[in-house]
Amino acid sequence: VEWQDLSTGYQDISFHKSADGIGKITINRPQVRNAFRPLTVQEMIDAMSKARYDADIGVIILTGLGDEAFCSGGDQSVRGDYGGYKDDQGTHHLNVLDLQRQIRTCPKPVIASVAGYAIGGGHVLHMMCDLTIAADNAQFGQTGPKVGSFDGGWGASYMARIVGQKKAREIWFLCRFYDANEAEAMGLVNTVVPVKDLAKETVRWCREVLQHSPMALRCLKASLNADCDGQSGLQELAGNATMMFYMTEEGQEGRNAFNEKRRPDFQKFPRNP
Ligand code: 2NE
Repeated sequence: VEWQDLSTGYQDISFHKSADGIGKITINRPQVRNAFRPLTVQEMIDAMSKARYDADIGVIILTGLGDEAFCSGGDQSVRGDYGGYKDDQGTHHLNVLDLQRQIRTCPKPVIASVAGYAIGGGHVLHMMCDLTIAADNAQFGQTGPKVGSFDGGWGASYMARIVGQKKAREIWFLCRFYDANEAEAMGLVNTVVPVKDLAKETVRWCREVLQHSPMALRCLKASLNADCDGQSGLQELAGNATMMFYMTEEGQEGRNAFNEKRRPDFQKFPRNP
């Protein structure tokens, strides 16, 4: 793949896109197993937004630099005493929760490409992605109860939807790590590939996704989300219905009538059974 480098201005991540419509966000802190600090997350949010609004991009890869880690969660060395992770100004953040929502509601499929550790908040990030391609050296787990943290949002409830209640309680209560094959058996990952093939195989999955209808993919993602996400899930799903209604003559008749200061004529539109 020929990657165009769009990383200018970023310190903690890189952002690339391919000519055929793949966006790729890479956490670039391998010296701390790709742990995230507030700046890392801020940059990921920025790149995710760029990938969403770039009409040439149809699918987004989330990954970590190197083979040792996808992401080891929040950087414990900057965890402060006042409710979050400290930036250079001393402000405390839990901005990874914003990133989770952004991955969840991005209308384009997001694929985690995991080599090495996906731990803690890094494990939740891979779970938030629509698909996960795991290398055979991958290790998955939560450490919250060990390090004085937890993610009781999607990190708990969506995990339980994926692996079931008993396994989710085991993962959180025991804080064990699970290898790629165990993760596949639990349904936590879609496939396991040799670590040397991870990048190539991830691109292969992306290219298969790219062959399909963007509208069908975005509506399916919203539908699958809506099943778990309550009213915010319905809002996302219904937004797609509005989007498609705006594309119809019937929807446009209402707009045209208003702009032309006349009564709308909806009589010509079918009342489907
Ligand atoms: C990831 C893991 C299992 C890797 O182990 P290993 O043996 O391969 O590497 P090592 O030696 O532990 O780590 C290499 C260097 O990376 C740093 C280490 O401190 C070490 O630094 P040096 O000794 O070389 O100076 N490092 C690794 N992970 C880090 C981290 N998260 N923060 C800061 N430095 C880190 C092993 O390293 C590990 O267990 N890491 C910690 C995993 C963890 O507990 N993460 C936080 C969970 S809480 C969370 O993410 C969270 C949340 O629950 C809710 C909201 C937001 C965040």
